[in-house]
Amino acid sequence: MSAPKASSSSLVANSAAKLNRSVTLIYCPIHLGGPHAGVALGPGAMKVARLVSRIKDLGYTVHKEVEIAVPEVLTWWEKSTSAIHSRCVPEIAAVSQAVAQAVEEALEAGTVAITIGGDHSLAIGSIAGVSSYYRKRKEEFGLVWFDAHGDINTPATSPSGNVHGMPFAISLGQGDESLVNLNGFSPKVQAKRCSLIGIRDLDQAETDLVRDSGVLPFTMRDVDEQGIKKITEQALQSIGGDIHGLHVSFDLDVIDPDVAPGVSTDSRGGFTYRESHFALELLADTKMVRSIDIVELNPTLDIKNRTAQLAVDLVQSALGKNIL
Ligand SMILES: [Mn+2]
Repeated sequence: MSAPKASSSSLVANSAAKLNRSVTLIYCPIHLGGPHAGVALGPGAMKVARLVSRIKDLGYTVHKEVEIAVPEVLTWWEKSTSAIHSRCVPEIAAVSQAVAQAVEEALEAGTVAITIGGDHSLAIGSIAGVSSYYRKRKEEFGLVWFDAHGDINTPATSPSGNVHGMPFAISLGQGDESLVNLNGFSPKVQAKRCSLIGIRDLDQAETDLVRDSGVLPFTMRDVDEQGIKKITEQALQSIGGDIHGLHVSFDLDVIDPDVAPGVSTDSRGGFTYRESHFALELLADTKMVRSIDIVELNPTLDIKNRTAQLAVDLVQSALGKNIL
C-alpha cells in the first residue's frame, strides 16, 4: 500500500479498527482435497488450543461460530484412478458453497471471517465469499497466499488429481467448471491483486503456471535474500493501495516442519517461527485484513498439539497482536 498522508491514514486506521473488533469463526473440517483424512481434526485441535479465548484476550468479540458440514466420503481411495483428474468435485463444490455463504455473511456483519480447516480446498469457498462481497460493492480486494506449494495446478496438470493442489488456480478462473463458477462468476480474483509467498516445492508444470499466472511470487530464496519485511512490502505495493480489504490464505506448511510438524504435506526449508509471525504482523499493520484461512493442520501428525497452538498464535498476530 502506498503511504497516504498522515491525517487520512490515521482516519482509515481508526475506522478499520472499529470495523474489525469482531470475528466470525468458520470451522471447515474438509479432507476431500487430498488423501490426508487427519486434516478433518484441525478445527478441534485449535479449539483445544483455546482459539476462542485467545481471540477474546485481544479484545475482540466472537460474533458467531459456524460449523460447516462436510460429507463423509468413505470411498475416497476408490476415486484415486488416474482417469479422474479432480477427485470429489461434487462434494467439494457443496462444501465450497456453504463456506462462501458463511464468509460473505461474516463480512456483511462487519466481522473478520476466519475459516479454520481442513485442507486448502476450503479456499475455493472462502475466496468466492470474499469476492462476492466486494463484487456487490464494486470494490477491490487483495489476496496474500502463504504456501510451500503453488496450489495452482489444474485437472490437466495435476499429477494426483487432489483438489487441495488446485484452489489458487480455481480462484483465478482455471479448473473444474463447477468450482470455478461458484456463485455464478469467474475469476474470483485478478492475478495482479495476488501474491504467493514461501514457495519451495512446485510440481513440474507448476513452475510455468506460477510464472505465467500474473501472480507475484516469492520463493523461500527470496525470503532468504530479502527478508519478510521487504517482500511483504513489495507484495502489498504490487496488490495496490486502492483495495478495500485483504484476504490472507495461510497454509501452515509454509512454516518449517521443525516448527510446525502437524501438517499434511511438509517441506523442509520453510518459514522460521518469527518469520511466520512477522509476515502476519506486517499484514495486520495495514488494518486491511478482513478474512483469513488457516489450513492443512493435521493433528494426527502433530507433536503435543504444538502446531495447533502455533496456528492459534498466528491468528492472534493476523488480528493485530503486538509484542508491546
Ligand atoms: Mn496449500
